[in-house]
Amino acid sequence: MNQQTAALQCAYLDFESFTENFGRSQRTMLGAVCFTPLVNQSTVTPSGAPLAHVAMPAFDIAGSGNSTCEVWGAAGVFTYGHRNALHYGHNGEILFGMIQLPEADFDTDAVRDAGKTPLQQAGESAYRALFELIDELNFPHILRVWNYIADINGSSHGKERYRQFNTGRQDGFLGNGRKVTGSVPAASAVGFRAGPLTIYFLAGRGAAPIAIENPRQVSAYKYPETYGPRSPTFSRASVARLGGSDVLFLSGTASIVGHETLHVGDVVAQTRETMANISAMVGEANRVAPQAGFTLADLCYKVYVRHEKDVAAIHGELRRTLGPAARLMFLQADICRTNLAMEIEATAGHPMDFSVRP
Ligand code: 3EB
Repeated sequence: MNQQTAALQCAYLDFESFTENFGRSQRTMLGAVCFTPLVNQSTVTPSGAPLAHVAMPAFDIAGSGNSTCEVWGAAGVFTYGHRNALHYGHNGEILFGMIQLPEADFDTDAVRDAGKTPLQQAGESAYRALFELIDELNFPHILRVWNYIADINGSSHGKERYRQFNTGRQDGFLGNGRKVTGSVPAASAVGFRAGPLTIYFLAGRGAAPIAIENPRQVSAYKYPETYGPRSPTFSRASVARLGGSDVLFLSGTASIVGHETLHVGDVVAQTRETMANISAMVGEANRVAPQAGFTLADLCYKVYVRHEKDVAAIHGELRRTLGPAARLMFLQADICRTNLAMEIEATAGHPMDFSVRP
């Protein structure tokens, strides 16, 4: 990431390379997220760039250790700051933001009296903060959001935690006068063991991204109520025009057809179905942005795997489909439905420095 010439770029680095490259005070990135079993509370780098630590270990396939840092960069001069807990970096064109909210901060009488749970309120507050920041700094278009939720499959206060999050997130959108169907941001929502609700995002100032749905799946914002009283607010993918290139952000994608989970208990079949979904969305992306010509081989894949024992089989299936040059990164995570063993998100259309190579 030495050459900051692209409108947006990403790198995956092991923890040591990250510290070596970014442990100094130069302003060389938009922001970063370290997936690591190491406990670390810092929210900025020495230069002031936003930095989130997520207690989600990487699977050590390449011998690169179990910490991986995702670094977002761009051309230009960076401005860093924070608005309460929301830390951001931007270059006037694109903004990276990150907020971490401990649920304990919302375990109050006021939250209880409002009939809300702490996680629900944390979600609502995080999205309100996000919208207030992008309104204030004038980055109106959310390109992509990542949501990391502790114990996502568990229940607290008598409610499934992913459902609590969905209610809070939707209220955050509605509270800012935003739509909760149609053109909503691409996103992922996955779980880790314990830690603050962690949300990071990219937002732009230029043209609005194009939201993409998957013809093989019911839109998540139209999921039937059996999946929860409030639908998840995300689109299946987005294509953003950034500095003359089309950038594709694929949301977390799993073995879901229609709205139902397929291949329960068969992780290789889940991987195949997930790739069929990704392939369909790449087709849709090329339909709305024909000049982009995205291919499965162009994508950089971030693979969330529930059980370590499944990593080799998933890796094998992806290598079989995508070839040995595939850019794959594996994280240990809980998927939002207990019957899903894996989920994949991906990006394309921007430079990617994949130092972590399985
Ligand atoms: C799914 O398709 C699987 O709640 O933001 C994928 C991507 C999933 C994003 C979210 C959830 C989310 O429903 C789960």
